[in-house]
Order: sequence, then structure tokens, then C-alpha cells
Amino acid sequence: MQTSIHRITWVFWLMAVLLLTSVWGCPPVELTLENTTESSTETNQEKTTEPSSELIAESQESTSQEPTSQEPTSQEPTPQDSAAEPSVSETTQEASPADAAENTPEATAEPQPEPQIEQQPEATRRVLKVGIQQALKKPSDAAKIAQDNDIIEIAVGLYPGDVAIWRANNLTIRAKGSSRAHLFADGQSAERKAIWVIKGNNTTVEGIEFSGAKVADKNGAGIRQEGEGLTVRNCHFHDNENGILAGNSPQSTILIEYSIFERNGAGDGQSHNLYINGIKHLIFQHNLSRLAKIGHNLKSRAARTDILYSRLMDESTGDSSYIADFSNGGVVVMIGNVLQQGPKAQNRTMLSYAAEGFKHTTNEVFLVNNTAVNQRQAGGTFIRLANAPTQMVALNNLLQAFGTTGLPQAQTGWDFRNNIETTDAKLVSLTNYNYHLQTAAPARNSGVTPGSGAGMSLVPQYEYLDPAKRTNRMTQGTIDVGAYEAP
Ligand SMILES: [Ca+2]
Repeated sequence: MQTSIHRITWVFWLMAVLLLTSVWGCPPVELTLENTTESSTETNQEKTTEPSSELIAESQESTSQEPTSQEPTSQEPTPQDSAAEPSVSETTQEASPADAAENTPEATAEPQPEPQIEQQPEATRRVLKVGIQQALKKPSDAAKIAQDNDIIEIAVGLYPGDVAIWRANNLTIRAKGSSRAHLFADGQSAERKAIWVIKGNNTTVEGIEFSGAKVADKNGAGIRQEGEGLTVRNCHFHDNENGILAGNSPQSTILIEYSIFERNGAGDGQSHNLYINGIKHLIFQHNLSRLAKIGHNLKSRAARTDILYSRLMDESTGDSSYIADFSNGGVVVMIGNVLQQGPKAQNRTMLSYAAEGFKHTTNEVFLVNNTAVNQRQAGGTFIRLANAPTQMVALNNLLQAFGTTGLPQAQTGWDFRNNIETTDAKLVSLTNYNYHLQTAAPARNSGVTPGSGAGMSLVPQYEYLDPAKRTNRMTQGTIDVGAYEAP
């Protein structure tokens, strides 16, 4: 008797709940479950229908045929951000570890070519916490349920064998804690491509260490970027087949700053510390890229590539092919970098331009206040122009030990001034790669004030500060030649 009364009561309450649910809609918890299910279904479908390495592949690496056009570009709708919200460049100033000691760089009114990826104010964004203390134990747990505009905070520590596909837009994925969260591939990969495959647009990744990515086609990457728009800040990519591998995406801007790339490369010459395919704009600033294995320390097929205030070096043991390769030409801006070609470099060329022919409408080169040292005994060429750009500007570059193969012969209309090519630039230390100037260095006060080009001021604002930081460049009399102003 009591049992059947309980049953009737229970049925009554169940009906009441069903009625309320149909009036007011599903409770939030069911939404989450739905998304999770949908997301994992997608994953499975993709895994079965998408070939593991549809893109890029460097099979065409050294040929002049059109490479890499089959990468699907991002088709996601544009995110619905409000125009009034803070841009990523503002966030940059807050988040960078190097900025605390700086004066305000904005005072120089430089049109820094940074991407304007707009994000919602942080307070309005959902935060997913990841870590052994949390419900979400691993980054991949968060990736399965992440929705547009989420912030994913990953407790620092080691996450071996955890790989993920990020599909939502406007994600900020960052380490929580005083060091980096380390994602060691440990034999695993997402879609047989990478530790993280990023398919969403406008993703920001901060404070993550990626290592050990290896896959069957030897293009295993720390990050495989397939969406449109990416910011990578304060990350470390090492001992992968590629640090970052980005597919063709003609409207995409990628900003990489305060990050370290080392010992990436499968050793086949077709995988690199970082390999950016046909995007709109790559901005690589305040980074360290060293010891790429047989491949390049940086390879870009972007319509425009800015390499600013960074250190790219083979050092004594590195056997990279090029320090930087701009295979399809485009606009290249290099300001304030320290570059070194080591004794074990595979190729005599340090910078290679348009070796696979032009692919973009504007092809111009701007080299300003860089310091480059060749230590390859068999000789080194500072820059090889396989196809000549329509405009080239080379000002205040300091080149040591390139012999007769430093800068190329300037063509009519090109602007080559105040470059110093010497066997001994009197740098502070070659063995420690400290390219500041000695007191007697001829580069002191020997420069010319750079004007503007590529839509920006070419005047150097910063200096590279080891490792992967920056400091303001002082003004001290006439501008010095090279990447550092002497006090
Ligand atoms: Ca000076």
C-alpha cells in the first residue's frame, strides 16, 4: 500500500518536472551534454574522412611548382565581437613577461603591425579550469566542451600523451601558475597531426610547452593551425617535427611573441622550427629560434612576414638549412634581429627569398638594423634573392664574415645605406652570441635614421633580450648600425 502511494507520488513529480521543462526549455546541464556528444561525434567523423596530412607536405619543398593550395581555409563565421572591446595588442602589453621594466612603447606612435583580434572582456567570459584538482583533468577534457569565447586555464605541470582538437572560436588557452604547462606528446597525436590541432578562429595560446610531437608523415607539430587568426605568447616548442605548422589561410594573421623554438625538425629538411604556409601576415617578435634540425629556423609562405627583435641562430651545433626561408617572396620586414649561421649549417644561404617563385601581389624586402654573423667556414650568403623583389631597403645592417656575399647588388631604386660588412664588427662575444657593440666598434654612431616602409616606421624601437624578451632601444647620439645601441 505504502509502496504504491510512493509510486503515485513519484510519477506525479516526474510529470510536473516534464511539464516545467517543456515550458521553460532544457536546463543548462543538458546543453553541456549535448555539446559534448556533438563534439565527439564530429571528431570521429573527421577522423575517418580526413586524410592525415592533406596539406603542405614539403614534397614540393625545393621545386618551383605551386605548393600547398589544397589546405581548406577556415570557413567559420566571423565571431560576433563588439568593436569597442580591447584588442589583443593591449592584452599583449599586460601579459608579456618582458614589459614590466619598460617605458611605454606607444609613446613612439609606431604603427606596430599587430593583429587586431578582438576579445570579449575577460570578466564576461566563461573559465574552464584544467588540472588534477579540477573536474577537467586534462586539456583535452576542456577541448571537448569548450564553447566560443571560453578561457581555458591549465594548471602548470606535465600532461604526457594528452592531445586535443580545439574547435571553438575566440578561445584563450593559457597556463595557470608561475611556469608553463607542459604537453609532452609521448607517442600520441590529434588527427595524426599535432599535440594540438586548432580549428577555431582567433585563438590565443599562452604559457604552454609543447614537446615530442612525432607522426607517421613526419610533420608532427606542437600546434597545427587550421583556423584563422592565432596568437602564441610565452610558449616553448622543442623536439617536435615542427614547432608550429600553419596551413594556408589567406585572411589569417598569426602573432608569435616571447616564445622559444628549439630542436624541432624531423631531420629530413622538410620540417622546421616553425612553418607558416600561405597566410596574410605573420608577425614574429621577441622570440628565440635556434637549433632547427636540418630544416629552417623559420619558414614562411605568408603574403607578409615581419621578423622583429628576435634571435635566430644555429649556434655551434645547429645544422639548419636556412635561418629563414620566405619561399614565395611577399613582403618581408626584418628589424633589429640577431642572426647567426653556424659552422654546421647545411646551406650557405642565411636568408632565402622567393626560391619557389612569387605567389603574392606585393614583393618587397625591408632589412633594417639587423646584426648577422656567419661562422660557416665554407662561406655564407646573407640573403639570396632567387627572384628580385620590386623594392628592397637595407639600412644599418651589421654583417660579419660574409665576405663578398653579404648584401646583393642594389638595383635601381633600391635603398641601401649605412650597412657595414666586415670581418670583425667588434661584438662583445661571439662564443656567447652577445652581439652588443664593444667600445671600439665601427658600428657606433654610423647609422642613418630609417624612414618608413611597408606601412610602418622602420625606426627600431626595441632590442632583443635573451631569452625571448625585449627591451627598449635607447637613443644615444646618432643611431648605431646593428641590432643594439651602445650606451
Ligand atoms: Ca649611437
